[in-house]
Amino acid sequence: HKNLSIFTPDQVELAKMLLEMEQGHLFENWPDPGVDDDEKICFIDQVALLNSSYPGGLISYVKTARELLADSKEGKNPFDGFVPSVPSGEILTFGDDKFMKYEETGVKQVQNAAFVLVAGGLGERLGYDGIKVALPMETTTGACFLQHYIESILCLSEASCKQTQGESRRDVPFVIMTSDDTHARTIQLLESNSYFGMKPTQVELLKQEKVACLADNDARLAVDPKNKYRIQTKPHGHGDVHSLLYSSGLLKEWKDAGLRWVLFFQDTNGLLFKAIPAALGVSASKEYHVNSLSVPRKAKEAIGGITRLTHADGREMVINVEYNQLDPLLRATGHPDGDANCETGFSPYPGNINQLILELGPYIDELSKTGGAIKEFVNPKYKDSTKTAFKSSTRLECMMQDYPKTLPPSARVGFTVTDPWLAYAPVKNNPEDAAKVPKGNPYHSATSGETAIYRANSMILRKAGVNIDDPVSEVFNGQGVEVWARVVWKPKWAVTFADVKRKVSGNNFISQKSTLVIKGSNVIIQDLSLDGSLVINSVDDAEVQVGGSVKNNGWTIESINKDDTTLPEEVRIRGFKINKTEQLEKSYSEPGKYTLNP
Ligand code: UGB
Repeated sequence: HKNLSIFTPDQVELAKMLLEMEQGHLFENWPDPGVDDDEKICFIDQVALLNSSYPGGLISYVKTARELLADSKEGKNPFDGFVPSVPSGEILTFGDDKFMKYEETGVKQVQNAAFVLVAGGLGERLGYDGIKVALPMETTTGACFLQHYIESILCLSEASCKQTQGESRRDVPFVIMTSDDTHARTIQLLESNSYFGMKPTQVELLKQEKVACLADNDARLAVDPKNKYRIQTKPHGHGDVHSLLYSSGLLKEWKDAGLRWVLFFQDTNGLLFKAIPAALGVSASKEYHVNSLSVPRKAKEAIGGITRLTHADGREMVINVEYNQLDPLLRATGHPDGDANCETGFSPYPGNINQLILELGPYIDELSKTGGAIKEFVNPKYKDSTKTAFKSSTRLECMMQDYPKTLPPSARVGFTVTDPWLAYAPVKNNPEDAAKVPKGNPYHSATSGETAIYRANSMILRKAGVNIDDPVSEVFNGQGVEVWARVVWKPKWAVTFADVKRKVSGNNFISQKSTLVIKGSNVIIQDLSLDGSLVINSVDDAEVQVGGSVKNNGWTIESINKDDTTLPEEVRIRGFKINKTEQLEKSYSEPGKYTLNP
């Protein structure tokens, strides 16, 4: 081809590789050298990027694509020969003795952990314009998800250090996987907020690249409809996090530094950190190579089900079966009702929330073999039943929870189930879709994500002995929810239930209309009767005892119209706003001992 003359020798090799893979159509209709040369160089640069960012390069990508597309055309079932059954895992009940023991064990391990947030998704289902980690987790304080995650990691690390008497004090690493869709805005959020108190050197961003789209069953790479000198690309999925961690060299760095655990989590789950210490305790106590934190799952809920798969040839694994595959798999294996609730009111298959705890040593050993490549899948939308043409281009995808699929049978893969209210309240669905969720199933919306935080905090205080009014039922954005007292605390007040129990004593009462915001670390709630709003700010060296009777008009929740474009999008997706009518707000900015007893 004449155009090879404009390329460097390395670029020529890449072009030849494409031709050998029968991708000659990519060069079709290219004018002679001298015309559009800059664009042609951009094309080959893109090929170089696609090649280097995929384990095994484009050759491997196209080869796997051909195999998976052939399987898909044949209608081959990925679970062929596997029989599903309900696995057994560690079941945690918040606050009981076993929970407290695991929590204590887990906190000690935090100093040996690295945290990894996958935040490359734009959240098409939510239909929100910004990045999801910048969304307020709740609107009482307005703290965003990323702030809450970072403060939780910092406080857990501090607690860990205290418990282990500083044996291994270190800045716990925090990695965020971004994509072109989220990278710049994530950096901006961090920089404009001084990394929410974390050292910038503690935070590492790894950007995932998109993968090439496939135009047909022969895995011909799709030309971008907008530019004939570009290959069309789409996201490859959250499974990329494994190859990125491996190729970045971070895993080795962590191992050399003596770390033992890698914790993965997702972009919008405000409850997660309430269960992390106990789940880490389970990992350490049971020496799990893989521990997947899960919650009771409602049938048809859009979260995968943790399932034991047993093959006639003896293979067996405990793995997530994605929500769209669980029902057909059950129906095909003698369960005519498919994905259905059992007598507990939940599906017998625990729900995957993509909170994985991997033991670093075995993780590195495995990735040294695979390079971090995760079993992929393809989901082409065919034009008709002949399955010869696609409605639009497709691509290979992978999911981070599929990591155990390549593990040997000797690997210790387990899971931990928590109470349904404790660990999972994602913000994924837009108001219209959330309102259509089957009755009794979680909405996974901004409305349910926020109200679940008030519920969990109220339930936790109840378990600590506080008398809290029952919730009232309300409907926001077409979703019926329970509204509990708006109780919110910063991670520096409590990151474990043990912290909460230490800081609450005597006879306390909180009415349903109340708001309690605790922003100081050393605040003791003792004999408080709250019917209104109370906000406490204090520096770490101020010890504040809060009691007595606080009564005022408080902060009310007002229903709003989601289509009212005069309101910010963050408010509209919730269907309510908080009117801060009256509060008692106290700030203690100097060290010392104080008593608040109105
Ligand atoms: N994400 C990325 O970082 N990169 C990508 O390319 C894609 C996503 P979704 P999904 O816990 O509720 C998962 O879209 O994939 C990040 C599990 O597969 O929110 O539909 C993205 O930013 C499912 O089993 O979820 O479903 C976000 O943080 C169940 O566990 C995360 O990956 C479900 O999550 C998840 O992306 C759940």
